Parts: sequence; C-alpha cells; structure tokens
Amino acid sequence: MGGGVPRKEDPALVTGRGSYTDNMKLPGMLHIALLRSPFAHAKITHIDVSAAREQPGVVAAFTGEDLANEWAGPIPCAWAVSEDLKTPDHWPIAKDEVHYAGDAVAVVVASDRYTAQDALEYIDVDYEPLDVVTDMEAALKEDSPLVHEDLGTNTAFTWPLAVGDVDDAFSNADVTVKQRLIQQRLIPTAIEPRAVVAQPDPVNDGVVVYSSTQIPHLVKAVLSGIIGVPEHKVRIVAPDVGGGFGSKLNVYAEEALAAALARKLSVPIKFVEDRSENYQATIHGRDQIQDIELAATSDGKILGMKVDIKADMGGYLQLGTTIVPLLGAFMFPGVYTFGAYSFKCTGVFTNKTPTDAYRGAGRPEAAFAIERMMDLLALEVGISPVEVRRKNFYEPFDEPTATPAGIQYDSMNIQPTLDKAMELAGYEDLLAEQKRRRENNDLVQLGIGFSTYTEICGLAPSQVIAALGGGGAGWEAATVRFTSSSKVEVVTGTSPHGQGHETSWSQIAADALGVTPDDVEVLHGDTDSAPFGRDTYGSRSVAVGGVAVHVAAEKVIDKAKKIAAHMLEAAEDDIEFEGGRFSVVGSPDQNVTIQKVAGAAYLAADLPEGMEPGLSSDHFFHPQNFTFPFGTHICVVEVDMETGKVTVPKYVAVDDCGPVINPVIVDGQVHGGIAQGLAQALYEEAIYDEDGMLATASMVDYMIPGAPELPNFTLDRTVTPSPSNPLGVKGVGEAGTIGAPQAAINAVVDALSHLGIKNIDMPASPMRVWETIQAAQNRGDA
Ligand code: MCN
Repeated sequence: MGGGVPRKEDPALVTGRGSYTDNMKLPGMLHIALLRSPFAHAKITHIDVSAAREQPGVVAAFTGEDLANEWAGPIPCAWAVSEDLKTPDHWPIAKDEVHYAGDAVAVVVASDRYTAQDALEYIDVDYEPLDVVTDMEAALKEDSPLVHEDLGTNTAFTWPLAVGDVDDAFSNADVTVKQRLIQQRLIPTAIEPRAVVAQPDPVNDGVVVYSSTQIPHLVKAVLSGIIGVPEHKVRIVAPDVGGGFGSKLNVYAEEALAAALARKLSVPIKFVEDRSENYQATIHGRDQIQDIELAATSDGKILGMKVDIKADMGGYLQLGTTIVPLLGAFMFPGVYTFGAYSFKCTGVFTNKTPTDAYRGAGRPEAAFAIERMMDLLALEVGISPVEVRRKNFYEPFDEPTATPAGIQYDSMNIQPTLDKAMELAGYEDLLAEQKRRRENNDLVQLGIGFSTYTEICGLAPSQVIAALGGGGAGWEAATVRFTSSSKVEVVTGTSPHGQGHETSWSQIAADALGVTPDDVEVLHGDTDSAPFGRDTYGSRSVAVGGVAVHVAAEKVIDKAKKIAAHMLEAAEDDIEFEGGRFSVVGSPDQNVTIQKVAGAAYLAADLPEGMEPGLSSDHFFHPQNFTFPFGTHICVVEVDMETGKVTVPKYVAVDDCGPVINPVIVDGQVHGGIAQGLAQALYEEAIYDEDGMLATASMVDYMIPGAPELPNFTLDRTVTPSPSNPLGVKGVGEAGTIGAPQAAINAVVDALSHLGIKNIDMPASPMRVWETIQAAQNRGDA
C-alpha cells in the first residue's frame, strides 16, 4: 500500500478489450427504443402503436397502459426524508400524463436498434399540453401550475435543522453578509451512456440483467420490487462500466422494461441510450437556489450561519433525489468552527428531468456556498481571504469532534494544506503580478481563488441512513480466500466504474497477506459471485469496502496462524507473521510461508484438531462514522477584460484523504474531480426554455471542457488518518469536484474585484463575465 502500482485494469480497457454491456450479443436478442414525450407537461389523450407493430423487423410495441400489469411496484425513491414527503406515481412508461420532456410514452421491440428507433415514427400520440413550470420559485407560488395535480402542491418536502441559538448569533453580530448563490443544473456525461441487456432465465423463472450500473446489488433488490420477481431469482451483472459519476447510482425505467419484456417475450432484450436520450432522460445534478447568511465579529470570526435552499427534484423522484441536498445539510459550515447553524431545504417539483446524485451529490453545493461566503466576509471586514479562513479554522484534532451542524468530523488538520498550497502556488509572486496588471490596467487581469474544503464520505453508518429515512444500510462486504493453488481471490461488494478497485483492493489484500498484488484476483460486479454488497457511490469504497477486504484478510491470517503453529509444532502465541511468512518468535529459521499454510489448509491431511479445511474469510465492515477528507485548492485565473473569457493557467490542490493506498489512482481521481469542478465553475449548464424544452440536449450545446481548457494540475497531499476505520483511509473519489468550483469562482471574482464586483454566477462563461464587467462599468463602480 502506498506504492504506485500500475492499474491492473488498464491494459484491457485501453486496448479495446474491455467488456461493456453494449458489446454483448446474445442469441435471439431483440432491441428496444422508447418514444419520449416532446412536451414537458401534457395529458396523453390518445395513443396508438398498431402501425409501429406492422413495420418490418418490429416484434412488439407497447404503451404504458399495455404494460400496466407487468409492474409489481413503481420506480421507487429510497429516501423517505420527511413525513411530509410527497411521492408522485412513477411507472417505467407514463400512462396518461407526462411530466417532463423525455418522459417515455411507448416502447418498440425490434430486431435491431435502428429498426426499433425508426418504428417510433409510426406511433400515433395526441397530447393535450398542460401548463409548465420550470422555475423553482415560480413553482412554489400559490397560483403555479402543478407538476402533479394529485399531489396538490409542488413542494416535495421541507427539511429543517437547527443547532445552537442562531437568532442570538445574528443579533450579537458586528457584521452580517448575505448572498443568493445559484447551483446551476448539470448533466452527468459518462463516456459510456446507459446500457442494459436482460436475459430471461426460464430454468429458475428468473432474469439475468447486465447493466452499465454503479450499483448491481441495489438494482437487484429494487428491480425485484418493480418487476415482481423474487430477489433470489434476479441476477445483476455490471460488466466494465465506462463511468457513472453518480448517474448510474439509480434504478431506471429502462432496466425494468428490459427485464420485464425479456420475461414476457422470452428473448434477451437490449437497450442502449444515445447521447440525446442520455441528456434528457438520465438524471441531472445540482440545481439549487441557496440563500446564505453569515454573522460575524468585526474582525471576521464567524458566530452563526443561516442556510435556506431550494432543491429542484424535477418531474419525479428517482432513487436518491430527495437525499442529495440533505447530504449537504451537515456540510455548509465547512472547515470552520462556530456556535450556531440553521438549515432549511425545500424540495420542489418542476417539469424537468429528475435530479439525483452527481459527483459530490450535495457536498459541492455546500462547499461552494461556505467558501464564497468566506470571501464575502473577508471583503466585508477588510481582511484577506487567507486571514479570514485561518481565523475560523479548527485546531488540529485526531478524534471525533463536534461541528456546528451537530455531527462529528473524524479528524482534521487543515492549516498545513493551506500553507503548502500557498507555497506551491507562489502566492506572494501572484499577488505582485496581480497588482502590476491592475496598475497597468492590463487587458488580461489575474485572479487568485481559495477553497479550503471538507466533505463527508465513506457512506455510511447504517444508523444515520435510517435516521435520514433511507431504505438501506451502509456496511460493505468482502471475502478473502486462498485458492488451493495458493493464489488469492478477493470478492468485493463494491463495483468500480473507473476507480481502479481491482488494483487498490489487490494492494490491500497483498499487503495484509504478504503476497504480491499480481497474486490477487478481485471479483466484483456480479451478484452471483459477490452476493453481498452496497456498491459504489459517496466515495465509500475504500473507507468501507477496502477496509472490509483488510479485515477479512486479517481473519484469514488469524486462521492461518493456527495452522502454521501446528505445522511448526509451536504454540500459537509464539508465532509471528511478517512479509507473508509465519515464524517462531526467537527462531526465525523455523518458518513457513502463508502459501504453504494455504496448501495445507486445502490438503486437510494434517490440520489442528477440529479445524475445518480451507482458508477463506468473510467480513461485513460496518463503519460507525463517516470519513471527512479535506484540503486546500488554489485556482489562478486570467480574465480577458474585453471578451470575458476566463482561462486557468495554474491550479494547485493539496488534499488529505488519510493514508493513500495508490497514489497514481488518487492523483487520477483528483484530476478528474477538479476537471468536473472547473466544468461547473466555467463551462457547463443545463438550460431549459420556458416550455420545459432542454436547450442543451446535445454535446454541441452543452459545453464539456477537454484537455485544451484545463491546465496541468499541481497536486500534493498531507496525511491525517481517520479514526473511523482500521486503515485510517478517507475517500477521495469526489474530493476534486467538491474542492474546485469555488476556487475558480473566487478567482474570477478576485480578478474583477477592483471593479466592485462581488459575485458571479456559475458557469462564469465569457458572456456572463463580459456582461458583469459591462454592468459594473455602467454603474460607474469601475
Ligand atoms: N484511494 C486510495 N487511497 C485513499 C483513498 C482512495 O488509494 N486514501 C483509491 C481507492 O482505492 C479507489 C479510488 O481511490 O481505487 C477511489 O476510492 P474512493 O474515494 O473510495 O471512491 P469510490 O471508489 O467509492 O468511487 C466513488 C467516487 C464517486 S462517488 C464518483 S461520482 C466517481 C468517482 O468516485 N465517479 C467516477 N470517481 C470516478 N472515476 C471515474 N473514472 N469514473 C467515474 O464515474
């Protein structure tokens, strides 16, 4: 552990030998395509699929009504976050009303994808358009059109939290700062869109579903409830998965359709979404209006914080739609300690694609808010962004410590990350260069933005999940076993979709067992070979799943030690284990390798009395707290004052995710994360028109940054172990995305601050920056 072992999975993936769901070709397989509503809100007054059924190559076509009896239950939301939660009916195909543009109204089954897609043209649908609401604040007004008439309201839920005396903090404050911040809607864009192949299993009266999913185990349980097939007759396989970023942490209509139709028609069924469908009908992320207030002393010490957010649910609730904004509820105070905090979230239905987890899921929103507010507070009290942060940081701690939001951070030492980042960025030189450009009134101004962040990951203690209304648990399972030929198999309940678990888990097992990572095979992503798991999201895999592997390996060693003692004819207490070898304390020549012990365990000819053969252990690791990685990101931007174009010449990130299993993987995770954070800050935004049409429904309209837009990232780390698990590890898969957006926006605002500009919404596109500069100049601030 700690070594930069090259990723085992890469040779196959980068030479076209990966095995993705869409690569699957099964005998007799048919393909489905879905007709999607062109209206954001409408009644289906008439629908006729008979002409589509007549097309050559078409095998069947169904409406929502035709399939109504196939479902044992609706597509569920797993988080009943409040008693007042309103849950709209959500079926795989809409029956009489559509609630967002992209809602499916019919499905065609045909010999190939193109035939199925073409036949959609022959479906006759009459819609009666209904009033549409896309804006959250409009949706909350008394006279707003209702997204779901039967719910009688567009408020999905309200969720308050209050710790300490917030009113007192605000009445005793020397200064208060208040700002509305907008978290624009984002569209997760995994390289591989969603794909599913369902194969009927007539022998067991079940179904095998191959899906490009992050969560095979959750899909198994949830799908069983939708299609009415007992869980033990449902097998889910996640083959290689080309990215997910949270968007594949869901159970989708298309998975249910493929499974139900495969059973109904007794043939394998494949669905692969195209990119436009991906943009319209896979979940979206973020979309919050945040009203934030800080109360502080005149020298910049925070006394209290008020957070009031509105979170857009879209037209339905998906698996985790309701919990995403609440994952942020506990994180708005960030790396600062103060006395009073209040939070309120209102979940709002609108006629848009449902939202759900997108890399960071609730925590980028929180980190952005507090870090923007810290810069505004610095401005208000006339101190530097660095000083205001230092003033409010926690002292270092390595035991759970209470936070303003009433939870316990596991361990933190934030100051050194800031010091290191400032040194790497060359802060003093940057300040001098900024001054020079301002004095010269340069065309290109320089901005320096800070983000000192923490986040909550390693989901999750099951008690917390239950308290938040979650329908699951937060353990993770692993099996570690020697084979009879003394190689090692690790079975894990997490399934990677780009995070390199095969490599990291091999390192964890190899380290514990004293073998090499090449001796270890990691089995994952198939509910038959890995029956227990809670899957991959919330940067939980290493801190829960990796730890499960470690503990299972320790159990293997415990058993092997007994056998070794027997083989070496010594007392178990006199045996020590190091580097894959058991030896007698004080007589190092009396030793035996763990491989030899494994051989003896399976040969079973001479085992200690009463011991069962074999060398294999299971472990369910059940964390008692989350892990809280933290760090400092510094973003340097150049802003062209004539065009508003922002470029990022330098980006420094010093993250702390505890001891690192694989530094190459961690760097890769941070790189990808920062890229997505900068994408939110500067480029990406899902835009709907007032009729609820997604105007950014293709990659032509939705700006995803690539290598030309991104700088080389300068990365470093500090190491503060977590007391939440025996490896001390904290997650890192979302850290970059959580740390980055506010560093970039703080930098853009800093570059323009001499014009009196205090805030700019994301994305800071050239147009938005240019307009902001123009407005400031017209106001005469400049
Ligand atoms: N790691 C490590 N040492 C640490 C922490 C992590 O070596 N102290 C390694 C782990 O061993 C693992 C990787 O870093 O190989 C990520 O671990 P972890 O932080 O536990 O995150 P998860 O594996 O649970 O991944 C989930 C996280 C999330 S929530 C999203 S969204 C995300 C992400 O990871 N989506 C990704 N990273 C992604 N990377 C790719 N390529 N594609 C996605 O869709």
